[in-house]
Amino acid sequence: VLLLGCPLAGRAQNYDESKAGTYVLPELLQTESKEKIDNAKDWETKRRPELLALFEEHVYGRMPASYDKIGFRLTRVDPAAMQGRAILKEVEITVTEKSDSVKINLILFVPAGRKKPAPAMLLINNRSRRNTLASRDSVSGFWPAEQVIASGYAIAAFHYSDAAPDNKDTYQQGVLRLYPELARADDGMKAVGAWAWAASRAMDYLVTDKDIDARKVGVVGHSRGGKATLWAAAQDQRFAICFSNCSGNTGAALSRRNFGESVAVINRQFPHWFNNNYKQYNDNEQALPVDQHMLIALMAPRPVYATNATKDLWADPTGTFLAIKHAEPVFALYKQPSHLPAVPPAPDTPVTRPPLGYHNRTGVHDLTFFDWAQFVRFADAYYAK
Ligand code: GTR
Repeated sequence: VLLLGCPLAGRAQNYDESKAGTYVLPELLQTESKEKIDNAKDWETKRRPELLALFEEHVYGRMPASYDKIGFRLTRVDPAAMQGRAILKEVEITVTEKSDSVKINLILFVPAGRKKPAPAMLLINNRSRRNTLASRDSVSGFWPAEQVIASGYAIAAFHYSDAAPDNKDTYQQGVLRLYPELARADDGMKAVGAWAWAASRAMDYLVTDKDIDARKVGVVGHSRGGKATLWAAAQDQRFAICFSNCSGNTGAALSRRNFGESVAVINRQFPHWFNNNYKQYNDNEQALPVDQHMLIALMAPRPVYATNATKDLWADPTGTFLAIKHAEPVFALYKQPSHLPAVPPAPDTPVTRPPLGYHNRTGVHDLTFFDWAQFVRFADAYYAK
């Protein structure tokens, strides 16, 4: 009891909306030198690069500037997968830097019998590898390949541990092995950066595949994977759409709200996710030069879909809605009016009209058939334009 009033004890987790606190978000449309931004060109040449650099320095870490070589090896092609409804490809992506290399295994199903290249969804798989087995032995909503294929989309995935094991002691045993300078630096990327980087390497392959319409590749991720999708798509503008499912703290939820997971809690539990600099914001979110609405705004004018689940208060559904809502001014610079309501929509009432999509699904922290069905509706609406 004595510890409760002690600042060193850190903040207790709050789930009471009336205690979410008051906060002032950093200005989206004003540069660090206090210049107001009121058009897309200034956003792109001044504020956008500045924000990318701030997220790099203070949150996700610097990324590798290049690699020496990338190779793609088709280890398997099955032209009659899913009872003839899909073409299956398994691709080994090898990235070489100096004398070392890392392998990322990509699995891809493309709808069969198409005349035109297919739009695609790429999942950063942060759950069991079973979800994305080529055999389709266990069908789950986490990667419902059959459902997505039936909707006319190709579906791809790689397992995040190929890029960085999700463990504070071994996370450097992937991509970071190739970049020892980044691995040592306080502003260098850690696991979330490595997962995002790997999504871009998967994209490097997808742009070479004639069955894929490379202008229509959306990146999908759940929770920690959803944090990585936002960072991947913010930087790599080849991703047409970003889907961030239940991504919560340092994902699509505002950090300054005192609700659910906090920066201190995430940094203590997962010291290997964000860069070392980010630790200085433990119980000190108001000192951050950014907040997560800015990460979403970095996608503009490309659309973003964020989700939550009603029983996943840890990931702050209201704070997620507010983050995408606060990104609206940048989409407005591109004449992309938002169709989000003024207040969070009721559970299971998806907003699937681009550029900003959102739903709060009834249920628990998960990625489900329902979530993917909304992603397809959102993508359909965007590509039909
Ligand atoms: C939790 C973590 C969340 C989220 C989640 C997940 O333990 O606190 O930020 O990333 O794991 O990835 O499922």
